[in-house]
Amino acid sequence: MTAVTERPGTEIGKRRTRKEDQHLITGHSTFVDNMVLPGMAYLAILRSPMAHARITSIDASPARERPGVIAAFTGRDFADSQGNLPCAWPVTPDMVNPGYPSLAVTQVNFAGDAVAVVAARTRAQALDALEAVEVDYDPLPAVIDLEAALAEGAPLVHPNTTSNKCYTWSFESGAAGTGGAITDALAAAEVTVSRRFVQQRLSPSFMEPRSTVVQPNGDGITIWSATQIPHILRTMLALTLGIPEHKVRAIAPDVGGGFGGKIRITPEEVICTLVARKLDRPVKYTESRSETLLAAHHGRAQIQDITVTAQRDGTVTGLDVHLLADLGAYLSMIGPGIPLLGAFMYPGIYKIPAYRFVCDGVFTTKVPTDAYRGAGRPEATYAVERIMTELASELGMDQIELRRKNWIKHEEFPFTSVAGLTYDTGDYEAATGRAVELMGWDELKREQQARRAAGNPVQLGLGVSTYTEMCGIAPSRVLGSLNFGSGGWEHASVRVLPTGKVQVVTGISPHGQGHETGFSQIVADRLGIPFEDVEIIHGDTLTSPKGLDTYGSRSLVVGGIAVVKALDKVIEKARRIAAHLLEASEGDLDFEAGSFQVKGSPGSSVSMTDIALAAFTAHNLPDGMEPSLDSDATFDPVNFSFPHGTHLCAVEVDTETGFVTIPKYVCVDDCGNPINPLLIEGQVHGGVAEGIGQALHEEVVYDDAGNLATGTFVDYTPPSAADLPSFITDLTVTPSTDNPLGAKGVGEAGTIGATPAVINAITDALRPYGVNDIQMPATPERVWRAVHGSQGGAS
Ligand code: MCN
Repeated sequence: MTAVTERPGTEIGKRRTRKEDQHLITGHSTFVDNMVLPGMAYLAILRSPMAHARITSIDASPARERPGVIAAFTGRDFADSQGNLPCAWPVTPDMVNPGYPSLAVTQVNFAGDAVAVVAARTRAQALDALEAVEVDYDPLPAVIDLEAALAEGAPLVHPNTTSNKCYTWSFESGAAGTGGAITDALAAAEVTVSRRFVQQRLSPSFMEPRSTVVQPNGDGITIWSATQIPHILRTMLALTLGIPEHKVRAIAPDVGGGFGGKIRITPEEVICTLVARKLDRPVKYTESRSETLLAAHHGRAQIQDITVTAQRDGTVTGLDVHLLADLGAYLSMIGPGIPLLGAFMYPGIYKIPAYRFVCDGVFTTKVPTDAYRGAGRPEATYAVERIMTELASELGMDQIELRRKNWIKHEEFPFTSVAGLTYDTGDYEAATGRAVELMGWDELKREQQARRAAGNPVQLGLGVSTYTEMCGIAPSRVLGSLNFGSGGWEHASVRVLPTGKVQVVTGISPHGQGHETGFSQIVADRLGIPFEDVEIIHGDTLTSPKGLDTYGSRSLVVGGIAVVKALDKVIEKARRIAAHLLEASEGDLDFEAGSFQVKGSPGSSVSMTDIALAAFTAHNLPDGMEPSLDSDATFDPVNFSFPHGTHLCAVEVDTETGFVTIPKYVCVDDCGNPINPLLIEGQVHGGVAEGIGQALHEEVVYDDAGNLATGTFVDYTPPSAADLPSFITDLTVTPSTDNPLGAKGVGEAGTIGATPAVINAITDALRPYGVNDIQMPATPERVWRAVHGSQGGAS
């Protein structure tokens, strides 16, 4: 571990403000909804008001008579052409996939399922005409509760299946017969703690609603979409609709956030494409916020049964996890695999000798689930960090002491966890030590004791959460072994222009992370050229044809490293040109601050700018050398990336009102070498806010009939700045040994660390009241009920 310092004279490590913000916040941005194309029709989508019903009749023709309406279609109009939305992660060979039409044809399976689409001259006309579409539904029973869905005789979500179970995926590890295997661990345990945790459904609250424009173009299309994945969208759209892939151009222009919520091909993108091609004119669809909540995919939605076994001295001997994962009504693009991304992370930062994980994926009549920031890893971290705190309580040990006893020590890396992942580096002692210091932990403990002794109605609670996570979502081979439908590599091209300015084309697709800034710093640092001389190009399959886009905190540790690899090729070629121009041997040249210099002759040098011109004019290049310094690279990592950190949270719980406030929040994250600490702080702040949102504020609620009860931001309530404290953040630096920048990902870290820290703090505050768990979000009502004994403790 080293302290964070800026490397003077270099770009990497500088707190640069974001270069993209100038464009984004001065009205020069192009979000999809800003686009207007000649002859464009506006679409509105009619959605099922019922959670589960057969469509007995449907007629869109009355809508066609409404003012401004150009056309109206139902699922039946596209029954033969719409295909099924693809599921790219068949997690088991026998996984049940009932099919996922973009427009329902015979049956609706969640409230919000699309049944008809109207195209009109204006958006208002399209919306008005929706009410004229006539639909008769024959209601079917809603399937809401996960356990009831699996019970014998439960109503089936899909008539073409025999059960609501989609798959069972399991994993077991540990040395059998040596006290390692989970059955031995359970039998031999001196202490066993079990809990059921519920990961409530969440909606990724991106700022820009999903929006799509499609322009037909002969036998192809151009699609602009508020998506995280233009490259994957192109391929998936081609596969779904049978359009030749080379005839699809996908563009993600400025995109206002995603948080995993824009990681899949959506029904709306397919509907826009179908209608645009049918009408042979451009169309646009932009959802309202209520439609986002009603129809965009949700995240989390799991029931976690977890048991930890230990010796009386606190040594953890085993971990047993059983999940019920709510997949919703259909299989979203990577929905079934989200729990698997957590499966490998339950052991967290600990040396646990025996581990079992079983997950049942379940169909319900709710919106399909898919990625939400952290995707599987926040859920795993929550369960293990909560159960560690409960174990500490059971043993009468300090929460941090128990973790210290079991975590992997910094000198033990590389370490292969019981889940089979090899963590390259880490220093949990350092991050925790720094967090404890910044928190003033011991002083707060004394304050807690004083309040308890005085019977203060506002109790203080202290929560801890330590985490590591697997991000990067590569290597490709490992993804293949898990049946993931894609590789995990990333691509970059570097173009050196005649004047020495540099354009980098990357396959990642930013939607708020500040990649143009971070990547420009990497280029400026490596080539020794001014930061301002670099441009980053992305998000259009025509101009950046190869790539796998942005999710899983992969952009820097996969996409950024592809840039480094391409830059190294540029430097290698530039060195050959420099040697030729300086009449020196390549080995005699030093490359520093953007110039090649003959060792020991400071006057004899040539700059990168001069070399760029020489490569362009090609007047005097080494024999046989191709003009141009441009280069390409594709990078497939050898390992996942394993950032880690320690989050500490202090809460004040008003035992009379149930109201929880957070007076102090400290997090110390370690993402290896920081490229830009300011960008990292932004990522951590946003992530922590979302993690606190899950702990205290947010929940998608369905009633028993499957109606969404949280259809606006009045009911679904992400925290605002006023709900949050000023976060105290810091970094420790334990460089990765798996990539040349020594960096690890950070885009999801805050979300992963925050949620258990908050709930551990609340249970810490309320332990004297006999409360040892609280269902998320810990609303004032839930907290009050827990304190007053009517609900809340673990059974
Ligand atoms: N970075 C750095 N040094 C490091 C690691 C990262 O300076 N050692 C910087 C990078 O240059 C980048 C940012 O931190 O600007 C995040 O990088 P990375 O960890 O590679 O994560 P990604 O860019 O791949 O972002 C994806 C991640 C995910 S999965 C979600 S969800 C998410 C998130 O990032 N959604 C976001 N952050 C978001 N931020 C915004 N504003 N909006 C979203 O929708």
